Amino acid sequence: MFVDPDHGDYRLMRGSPCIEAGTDTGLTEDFDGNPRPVGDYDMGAFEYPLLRSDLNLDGRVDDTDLQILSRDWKKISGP
Ligand SMILES: [Ca+2]
Ligand SMILES: [Ca+2]
Repeated sequence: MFVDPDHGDYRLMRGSPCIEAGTDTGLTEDFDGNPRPVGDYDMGAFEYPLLRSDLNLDGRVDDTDLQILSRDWKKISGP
């Protein structure tokens, strides 16, 4: 489940079984220079990108992220 393997794009598609199925190789960046791991390591050269709604950065958008959003809803940061 790659984005466009016919044209050499082996980035992972959403739902790829390679996401969160890799092993820790000690690398902190993927082939594009993006940070890895995001959640757990992904198989292959590319880490599946950060989900903007993954507020606790565990690689999943779930109830925990919704609780974080709800807790902070309409708060204002700064002095
Ligand atoms: Ca991952
Ligand atoms: Ca999350």
